[in-house]
Order: sequence, then C-alpha cells, then structure tokens
Amino acid sequence: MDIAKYFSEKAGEVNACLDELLPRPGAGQMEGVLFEAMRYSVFAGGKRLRPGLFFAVLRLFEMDDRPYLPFACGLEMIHTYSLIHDDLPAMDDDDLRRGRPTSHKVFGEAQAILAGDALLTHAFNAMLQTAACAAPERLLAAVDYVARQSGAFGMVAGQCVDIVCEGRELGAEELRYIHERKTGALFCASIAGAALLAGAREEEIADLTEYALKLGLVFQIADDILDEIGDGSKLGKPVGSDKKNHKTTYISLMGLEEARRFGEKTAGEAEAALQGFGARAELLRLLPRYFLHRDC
Ligand code: GRG
Repeated sequence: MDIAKYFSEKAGEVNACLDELLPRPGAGQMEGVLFEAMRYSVFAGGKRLRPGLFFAVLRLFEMDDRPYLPFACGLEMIHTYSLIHDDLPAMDDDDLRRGRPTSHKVFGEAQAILAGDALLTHAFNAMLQTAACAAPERLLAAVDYVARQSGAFGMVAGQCVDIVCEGRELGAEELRYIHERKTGALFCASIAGAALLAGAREEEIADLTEYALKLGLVFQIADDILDEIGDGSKLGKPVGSDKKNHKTTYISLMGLEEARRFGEKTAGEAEAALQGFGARAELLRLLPRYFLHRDC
C-alpha cells in the first residue's frame, strides 16, 4: 500500500472541506484580518496526519469517510491552533513554521493569539456538523473525548509541563509524559475519536488508544532524529534547534543509534496493539514504520 499517496489523497479532500468551513475575509470587513490569519496557518502546507489517522480508523470499521470530513477538519484546526500558539514569543518564539514565517511574524502577536483561539472554537462547530449522519450519543462521546485530549488533561497539560521543566535535563519518564500529551493526545483524539464515532467496543478503544500513544512516541522519536540529521529544506524549519535550545530529546538521552533502536521497538509495540483487529488493520499497522522513517 502506498501510504504517501493515501495521506496526499486524504489531504486533498480535507483541504477542500477546510476551505468550505473556514470564514473568508470580505471587502471592508473589520475582522477580515482574523479570517486571513486563520486561513494563513491552516493552508501553510501541513501534512494532515491527524485527519489521515482519523480516516484510517473509520476504514477499519468499514465506515464511509465522506460525511465525517468536517470532523477531521476540526482535528486539523485544533492542531493548527496549537502550532500557532506554540510558536509565540511567550512559548517557543519561532520564526518559521511549515516553511513560512510564523503567524505572529506576519499578523502580530495579538492577531496570532486570536487566530489560534478562533481555530480552536471553530473546530468544535466543524465537528458538530457531522450531527446529520452520526448517532447523537456517539458524536457526543467523540466530541467530549476530543475536548479532553486537547485541553487540561491532554495537549495543553503537556505544553504546561514542558514549560515547567524548561532549563533542566529531563529523565526518560518525564520526556515520555510530555510527549504522550503534546503529541500523543491529539493522535488519541484522532484515532480513538474515530473509534467512538464508529461505536467501537471498549476493548477496541483501549487497544487503539495504546496504539495511538505508541505511534505518537514513534513520531516524536523520528522528530528528534530529524532535528539531529534531517534536511531543513524538507522539514520547512532549521535543524539542530533542540541542541541549540538545550532541549532533552531521545538523542540527548540515549544517542542516535539507541534512539533508532528505541524507535523500532516502540513501532513494534504499536503494531502489536493492533493484533485483535487482524488483517482489517493493515493500513494502521504500516504507519509506525512509515512515521519512524519519514524525512519531513
Ligand atoms: C500551545 C496548547 C499548546 C500546545 C502546543 C503541539 C504543541 C503543543 C506544540 C508544537 C510543537 C511540538 C513539538 C509538537 C509536537 C507535535 C508535533 C511534532 C507537531 C508537528 O506535527 P506535524 O509534523 O505538523 O504533523 P504539520 O505541519 O505537518 O501539520
């Protein structure tokens, strides 16, 4: 199966739907700059991995993905909001994202904060647009889950702990704690969120959550490796920033070769979590190695 083709096809569908869902700046409209800033970051060329994961799980449960496009777009809006806020001077203070100047560099800090806020809230409007096709109790469970994973019990908590720990060397468990929230939580939202919409059984949701957390970790290990030996022009951001900013990474903790081995081991554990799904989970089973060996 051609995974790059799968993600690029899904990205095309997601981009068309995002274009429909996001407000458009109109002539003479005073809040036009807000809509422009929202669109600027959303259409800056992200890989649309979270929607791709979401659709892969719908496929596992033999669900038609078309009606759920707005839900997938909601996940991408939450992801983009987190990137805009993460780049702000008060957080990582980055100048480049997805190969372009960051939102605050183009629109100023205040509008970048607002664009992030508006994307986060718009995401929930988008997800609720699937009310016409999803059973209400499933949609409620999925949206509730996405909110938890995105907020104080998930991604925002991860960002908080990352900031609290700034300036000191972390241990492996602390690093895992942060990654499970910063990266893993939105992977869980996409993967287990789709399973909730599909009405999956509790054991299936538990297995998929385990898979999502391991997949997030693999993604992060690859991120650390790419920051050490990747190609900045493919990544759309300068490499070597972890070392420059004295960040604890899997490379600083265990060295490049051991980090690669740890990545392979974790990818194996992610695959193993799918055992109960048999051949139906082929696409999901291929993703951990694909993420580990990615070049951007
Ligand atoms: C500000 C609430 C708040 C949270 C920020 C997501 C995040 C938490 C910070 C971004 C920096 C970071 C290391 C995130 C980990 C997840 C990650 C590697 C994001 C980049 O995801 P990709 O590669 O990005 O899917 P694209 O641009 O392809 O969408």
